[in-house]
Amino acid sequence: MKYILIALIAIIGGIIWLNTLPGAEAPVPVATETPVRTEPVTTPTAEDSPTDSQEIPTGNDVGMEYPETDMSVPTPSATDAKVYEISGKNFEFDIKEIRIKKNETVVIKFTSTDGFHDFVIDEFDAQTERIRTGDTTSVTFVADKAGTFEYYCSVGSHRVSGMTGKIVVE
Ligand SMILES: [Cu+2]
Repeated sequence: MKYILIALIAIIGGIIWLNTLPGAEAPVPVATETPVRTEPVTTPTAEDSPTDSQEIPTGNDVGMEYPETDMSVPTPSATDAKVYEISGKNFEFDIKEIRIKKNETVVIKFTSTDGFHDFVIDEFDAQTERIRTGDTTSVTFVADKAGTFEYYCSVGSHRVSGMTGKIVVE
Protein backbone atom coordinates (compact mmCIF):
# COMPACT_ATOMS: atom_id res chain seq x y z
CA MET A 1 0.00 0.00 0.00
CA LYS A 2 2.85 2.43 0.73
CA TYR A 3 4.17 2.13 -2.79
CA ILE A 4 0.79 3.04 -4.22
CA LEU A 5 0.60 6.15 -2.02
CA ILE A 6 4.12 7.16 -2.99
CA ALA A 7 3.24 6.67 -6.63
CA LEU A 8 0.04 8.74 -6.29
CA ILE A 9 1.94 11.55 -4.53
CA ALA A 10 4.58 11.44 -7.22
CA ILE A 11 1.96 11.62 -9.96
CA ILE A 12 0.01 14.44 -8.28
CA GLY A 13 3.20 16.29 -7.55
CA GLY A 14 4.27 15.87 -11.14
CA ILE A 15 0.96 17.25 -12.41
CA ILE A 16 1.19 20.28 -10.13
CA TRP A 17 4.79 20.85 -11.20
CA LEU A 18 3.86 20.70 -14.90
CA ASN A 19 1.02 23.18 -14.45
CA THR A 20 3.35 25.79 -12.97
CA LEU A 21 5.67 25.80 -16.05
CA PRO A 22 3.32 27.14 -18.82
CA GLY A 23 2.17 29.91 -16.51
CA ALA A 24 5.26 31.93 -17.50
CA GLU A 25 4.21 31.99 -21.16
CA ALA A 26 0.71 33.32 -20.55
CA PRO A 27 0.96 37.21 -20.55
CA VAL A 28 0.99 37.76 -24.36
CA PRO A 29 -2.43 39.26 -25.41
CA VAL A 30 -1.33 42.94 -25.42
CA ALA A 31 -0.29 42.90 -29.10
CA THR A 32 -3.74 42.31 -30.67
CA GLU A 33 -5.04 45.94 -30.48
CA THR A 34 -2.51 47.87 -32.61
CA PRO A 35 -2.94 46.55 -36.24
CA VAL A 36 -6.68 47.42 -36.45
CA ARG A 37 -6.12 51.17 -37.08
CA THR A 38 -4.59 50.94 -40.63
CA GLU A 39 -7.85 50.48 -42.59
CA PRO A 40 -9.76 53.83 -42.19
CA VAL A 41 -6.79 55.94 -43.45
CA THR A 42 -7.07 54.93 -47.16
CA THR A 43 -10.78 55.71 -47.78
CA PRO A 44 -11.02 59.57 -48.45
CA THR A 45 -9.07 59.53 -51.81
CA ALA A 46 -11.80 57.62 -53.69
CA GLU A 47 -13.80 60.78 -54.70
CA ASP A 48 -11.16 62.24 -57.08
CA SER A 49 -11.27 59.62 -59.87
CA PRO A 50 -14.79 59.95 -61.42
CA THR A 51 -14.20 63.48 -62.89
CA ASP A 52 -11.26 62.37 -65.06
CA SER A 53 -13.06 59.44 -66.65
CA GLN A 54 -15.81 61.67 -68.10
CA GLU A 55 -13.49 63.53 -70.49
CA ILE A 56 -12.09 60.48 -72.30
CA PRO A 57 -15.05 59.50 -74.57
CA THR A 58 -15.11 62.88 -76.40
CA GLY A 59 -11.69 62.11 -78.01
CA ASN A 60 -13.22 59.54 -80.37
CA ASP A 61 -14.72 62.19 -82.69
CA VAL A 62 -11.43 64.09 -83.10
CA GLY A 63 -9.49 60.95 -84.04
CA MET A 64 -11.67 60.38 -87.13
CA GLU A 65 -10.31 63.46 -88.96
CA TYR A 66 -6.59 62.60 -89.00
CA PRO A 67 -6.46 60.14 -91.93
CA GLU A 68 -8.06 62.63 -94.39
CA THR A 69 -5.59 65.50 -93.80
CA ASP A 70 -2.48 63.30 -93.93
CA MET A 71 -3.35 61.73 -97.29
CA SER A 72 -4.07 64.87 -99.32
CA VAL A 73 -1.12 67.23 -98.78
CA PRO A 74 2.34 65.94 -99.77
CA THR A 75 2.00 63.13 -102.32
CA PRO A 76 1.19 64.78 -105.71
CA SER A 77 4.10 67.24 -106.02
CA ALA A 78 6.75 65.22 -104.17
CA THR A 79 7.22 62.65 -106.96
CA ASP A 80 8.33 65.09 -109.70
CA ALA A 81 10.01 67.65 -107.46
CA LYS A 82 13.68 68.51 -107.61
CA VAL A 83 15.15 69.11 -104.18
CA TYR A 84 17.89 71.69 -103.67
CA GLU A 85 19.65 71.93 -100.33
CA ILE A 86 20.88 75.44 -99.69
CA SER A 87 22.40 76.90 -96.54
CA GLY A 88 22.75 80.53 -95.50
CA LYS A 89 24.95 82.50 -93.11
CA ASN A 90 25.88 86.17 -92.52
CA PHE A 91 25.58 87.24 -95.35
CA GLU A 92 25.58 84.76 -98.21
CA PHE A 93 24.10 81.54 -99.54
CA ASP A 94 26.45 78.62 -100.10
CA ILE A 95 24.90 78.11 -103.59
CA LYS A 96 24.89 81.24 -105.76
CA GLU A 97 23.12 79.85 -108.82
CA ILE A 98 20.43 77.25 -109.54
CA ARG A 99 19.48 76.07 -113.05
CA ILE A 100 16.13 74.35 -113.59
CA LYS A 101 13.70 73.50 -116.37
CA LYS A 102 10.52 75.49 -116.87
CA ASN A 103 7.43 74.08 -115.09
CA GLU A 104 9.60 72.01 -112.83
CA THR A 105 8.48 71.61 -109.23
CA VAL A 106 11.27 72.80 -106.98
CA VAL A 107 11.79 72.12 -103.29
CA ILE A 108 14.25 74.44 -101.57
CA LYS A 109 15.47 72.86 -98.36
CA PHE A 110 17.02 75.79 -96.54
CA THR A 111 19.31 75.57 -93.49
CA SER A 112 20.78 78.45 -91.51
CA THR A 113 24.35 77.65 -90.51
CA ASP A 114 24.82 81.03 -88.83
CA GLY A 115 22.27 83.74 -88.07
CA PHE A 116 18.57 84.48 -88.66
CA HIS A 117 17.58 84.05 -92.30
CA ASP A 118 14.98 83.01 -94.86
CA PHE A 119 14.88 82.18 -98.59
CA VAL A 120 12.68 84.26 -100.91
CA ILE A 121 11.92 84.38 -104.66
CA ASP A 122 9.36 87.11 -105.38
CA GLU A 123 8.48 85.98 -108.92
CA PHE A 124 7.30 82.53 -107.75
CA ASP A 125 5.75 83.64 -104.46
CA ALA A 126 8.25 81.40 -102.73
CA GLN A 127 9.23 82.26 -99.18
CA THR A 128 10.39 80.09 -96.30
CA GLU A 129 9.83 80.91 -92.69
CA ARG A 130 12.65 82.73 -90.93
CA ILE A 131 14.90 80.32 -89.07
CA ARG A 132 17.73 80.52 -86.56
CA THR A 133 21.16 78.95 -86.57
CA GLY A 134 20.98 75.18 -86.95
CA ASP A 135 17.34 75.06 -88.09
CA THR A 136 16.07 73.81 -91.44
CA THR A 137 12.89 74.71 -93.32
CA SER A 138 11.62 74.29 -96.88
CA VAL A 139 9.45 75.88 -99.55
CA THR A 140 7.96 74.26 -102.66
CA PHE A 141 7.03 76.10 -105.86
CA VAL A 142 6.51 75.52 -109.59
CA ALA A 143 8.89 77.48 -111.83
CA ASP A 144 6.22 78.43 -114.37
CA LYS A 145 8.16 81.37 -115.91
CA ALA A 146 11.35 81.23 -117.96
CA GLY A 147 14.09 83.71 -117.20
CA THR A 148 16.65 84.64 -114.60
CA PHE A 149 15.39 85.63 -111.15
CA GLU A 150 16.98 86.57 -107.89
CA TYR A 151 16.58 84.72 -104.63
CA TYR A 152 17.52 86.51 -101.44
CA CYS A 153 17.21 86.71 -97.67
CA SER A 154 14.55 89.23 -96.59
CA VAL A 155 15.80 89.68 -93.03
CA GLY A 156 17.02 93.20 -92.24
CA SER A 157 19.59 94.45 -94.74
CA HIS A 158 20.89 90.97 -95.62
CA ARG A 159 19.85 91.28 -99.28
CA VAL A 160 21.83 94.51 -99.73
CA SER A 161 24.73 92.96 -97.82
CA GLY A 162 25.07 90.32 -100.52
CA MET A 163 22.81 87.49 -99.34
CA THR A 164 21.46 86.76 -102.83
CA GLY A 165 21.69 84.25 -105.65
CA LYS A 166 20.11 83.66 -109.02
CA ILE A 167 17.77 81.02 -110.33
CA VAL A 168 17.86 80.38 -114.08
CA VAL A 169 14.70 78.81 -115.55
CA GLU A 170 15.16 77.45 -119.09
CU1 LIG B 1 19.67 86.60 -93.80
